[in-house]
Amino acid sequence: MKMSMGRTGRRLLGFVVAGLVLVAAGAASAELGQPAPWEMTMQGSATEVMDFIHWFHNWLLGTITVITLFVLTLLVIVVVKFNARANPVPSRTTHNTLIEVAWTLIPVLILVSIAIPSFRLLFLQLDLPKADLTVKATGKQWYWSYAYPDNGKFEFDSLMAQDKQPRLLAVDNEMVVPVNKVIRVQTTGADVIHSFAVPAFGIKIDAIPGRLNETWFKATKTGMFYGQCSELCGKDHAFMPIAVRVVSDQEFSAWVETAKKKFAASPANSFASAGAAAQ
Ligand SMILES: [Cu+2]
Repeated sequence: MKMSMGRTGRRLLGFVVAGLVLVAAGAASAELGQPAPWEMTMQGSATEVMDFIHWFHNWLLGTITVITLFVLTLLVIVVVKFNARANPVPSRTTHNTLIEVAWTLIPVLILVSIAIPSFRLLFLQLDLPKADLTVKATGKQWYWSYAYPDNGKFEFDSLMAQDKQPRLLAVDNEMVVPVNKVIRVQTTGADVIHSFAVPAFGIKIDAIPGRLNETWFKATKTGMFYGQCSELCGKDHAFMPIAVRVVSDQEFSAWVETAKKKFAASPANSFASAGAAAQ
């Protein structure tokens, strides 16, 4: 019996180790800005806001782990030491000032330690710094249009590309922004409510018809960053990805020049259905 228990234990340990190795391998192969196989945590961060979200997530996870283990320990002590057999004559003690003060004060302090960073994060997200560049993202059934009012007012459509990788995330025309610049993203919906979300930037904001919402991000790394529409918006909700290419200032200026010409010839909605084009 003892032998077989040992074998089962070893097998279980083997599974756990194999799982951890797979997760570690997945995390190591994870490319910034997109999901990875066996990813356990959130996507890697490319903005100050997302750094804060990572930190806050880990802080909450640590706090809740300690609280859960503490409560579990108390429960085990009660079950083992104070059951009817082990403790047939229960104590009639009531009131203990020190413990009562402690179990009031400590939870209050825990809540304060959660509330302070929580509000700091909220203000960081919602208090828009002065923007270097504005991009307006319009959610449509089922693609995004991006307008650049600061750079010649061109607008273009961004549709999922069937033949490009990563699958379901790549698009024909990416949203392009310069690195280390505050980008103000204004969102609206042309038909129904969509939601503009890019995990690596820590942004998610509804795109509502008849209303202009705004958020911001400042990407600290260049590269491709992917997101998806995050509000159920109809049959192709899963097929209207968001692809943001973060480039250097020079590359951005060069892109603006080519984009002005390219999208003058094929402006937004030039392919779209009558319904979307009517607005
Ligand atoms: Cu949508």
